[in-house]
Amino acid sequence: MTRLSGITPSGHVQLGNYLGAVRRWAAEREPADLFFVSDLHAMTTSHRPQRLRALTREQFAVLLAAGIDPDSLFVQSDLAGELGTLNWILECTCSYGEAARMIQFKERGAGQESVRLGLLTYPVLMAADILLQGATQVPVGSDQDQHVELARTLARRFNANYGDVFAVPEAVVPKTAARIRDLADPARKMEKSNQQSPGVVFVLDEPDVIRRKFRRAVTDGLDEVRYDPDGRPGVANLLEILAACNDTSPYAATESASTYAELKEAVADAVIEELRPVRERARELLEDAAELDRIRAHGAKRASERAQPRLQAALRVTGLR
Ligand code: AQP
Repeated sequence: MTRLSGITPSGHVQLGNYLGAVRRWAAEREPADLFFVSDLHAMTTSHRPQRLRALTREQFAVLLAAGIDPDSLFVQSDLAGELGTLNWILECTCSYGEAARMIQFKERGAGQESVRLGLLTYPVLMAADILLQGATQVPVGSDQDQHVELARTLARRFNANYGDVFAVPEAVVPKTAARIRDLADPARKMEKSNQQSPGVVFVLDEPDVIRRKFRRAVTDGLDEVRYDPDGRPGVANLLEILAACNDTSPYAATESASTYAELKEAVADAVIEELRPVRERARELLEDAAELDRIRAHGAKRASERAQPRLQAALRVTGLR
């Protein structure tokens, strides 16, 4: 069993990415699990090259700092050659209708004056990510189910048309983790690309910045610390974050404070302590460019070694070698 999980450098890693995904990846990983920073996927909408390069580096450092094994971590574009080749082969295995049917393409493309072709074809690149590494399980949220289904379809079709080259992957539901909401707008989820919001806590934020963001968190006028996700989402979000940091339940977390002011301080303390070692280690790595480059090159080499046999087989059976 090989599970493949990725994070897209569309912004700085935020608390939701960390508590909902990265921390679990590190804690629950099996030896064959693979992780990658999907910088190619960050190009489907307008992007700035310098920023993309810096964010990719930063996310890579944060994943390492969080405890992901360097052997199992790579940057997607470090395999651009292999992926680009397989992407083309898979585009020639996929119909236009199948790509255009993707709900995420319709949603993200809606209302845009000019839609990048990559937004249409990125699920095929995602299939290439999965198939090239031989991943058999892809832990994804419901918004990505359809993309993994496409990867399954393409693997099966390719194998039936040309010969058995690819493992057929399946989507698996990640173990439930708290869905962290934006502190300034608890109606929406915390998102790394929403960097204008004062309610997005970033993993590399300094402690005083984190505390300020929690002090300003939107709650309600009741000042009664009770867990009611539907009726009082702001307070519930704070309790869920506190519970995630302390490995307890949001109901148990209500014991930590009797006023909202106390609750905000308690959550800020817990988050600052939770993120401290990750921030410190990530900063060290980011300051040591040579070491970070070395680890990245190592991960790329391992990923390429895993990819080559499948890629060569795909080239051979399709008549390209
Ligand atoms: N708010 C969240 N709470 C819990 N988990 C979250 N994840 C994202 N936001 C939250 C999980 O983080 C992992 C990596 O995310 P991604 O880079 O694949 O893209 P995303 O889910 O679209 O993350 P963002 O932060 O919301 O990015 P943008 O702003 O670019 O859309 C995933 O496992 C995701 O579930």
